[in-house]
Amino acid sequence: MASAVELPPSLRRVLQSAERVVVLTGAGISAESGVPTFRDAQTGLWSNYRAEDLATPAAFLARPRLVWDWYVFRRSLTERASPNQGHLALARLAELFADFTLLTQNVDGLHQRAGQPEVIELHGNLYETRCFDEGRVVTGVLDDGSSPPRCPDCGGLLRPAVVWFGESLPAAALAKAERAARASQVFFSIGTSSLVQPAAGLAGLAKGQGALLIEINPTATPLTPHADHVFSGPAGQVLPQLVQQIEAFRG
Ligand code: BJW
Repeated sequence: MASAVELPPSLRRVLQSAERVVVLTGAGISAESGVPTFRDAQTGLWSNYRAEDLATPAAFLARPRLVWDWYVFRRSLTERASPNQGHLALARLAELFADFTLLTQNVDGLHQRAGQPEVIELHGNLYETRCFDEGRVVTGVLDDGSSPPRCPDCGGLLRPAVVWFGESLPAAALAKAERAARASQVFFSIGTSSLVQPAAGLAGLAKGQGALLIEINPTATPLTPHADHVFSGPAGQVLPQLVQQIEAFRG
């Protein structure tokens, strides 16, 4: 069990009157559900596989079966996982603020399964499939036995509807994220290495417009020196304690 977490008085004062709160999550929020992160040494997905071999359009075109099967494996990990105390605490936090926005880089669907009312997915979703050639989202043909399956309309390759390196983020989701970050009074960055753009830049947008910046992560990141408050611990242990204290004056 991590040591007891206390809301600092200055943060408590801001949270007492804040209306617009934004949370950005990364792979670390799902680590305690048993879903591996990307860049953590030993356990991160990239410590066993090279990103450029798997998470780019070029990699998919070169080795579609390998990439497709990797995502089948990834889905099998998240299907077995359950939302943890961190996901559940964030769903509760959403109820405490008039204007709450949850942005996630994760593709695992665990926030939704924790009951989060609205989730803005910046890097897509493991459970959707798109036609590689035409971009159209295709439903109902996820694992038809072929690897990868073919688009029922044009016969082209289907791919997971996630965002690979070099690809644009979904325009509507990114626009909403940037708007919410700019308008936020408090911005939480939770369980992300803050290395991958443009998601990593959202905290800076928020802070540039005067938001208080809070980071929750057991390890320092490039964002850490810019954060107003850092809770250095696992999200599944820090968040329930923080949310319980916020609930005491906002619930
Ligand atoms: C815990 C914990 C616990 C552990 N509790 N915490 C500007 C400058 C330089 C480069 C670029 C730039 N703009 C764009 C780029 C290129 C590129 C990029 O950012 N590269 C950098 C790596 C240098 N970005 C892109 O290509 C993006 N597209 C784009 O910008 O389009 C426009 C454009 C195109 C071309 C050129 C220029 C512009 C797309 C990025 C797509 C990222 N895709 C992936 C894969 C998704 C599909 C899949 O899941 O397979 O998204 S990569 C991977 O990284 C995944 C994640 O969402 C993303 C972020 O990772 P995250 O979540 O931060 O995980 P980790 O593992 O890095 O960190 C986990 C953290 O948790 C750690 O800090 C731990 O300490 C912590 N932790 N346990 C709390 N219990």
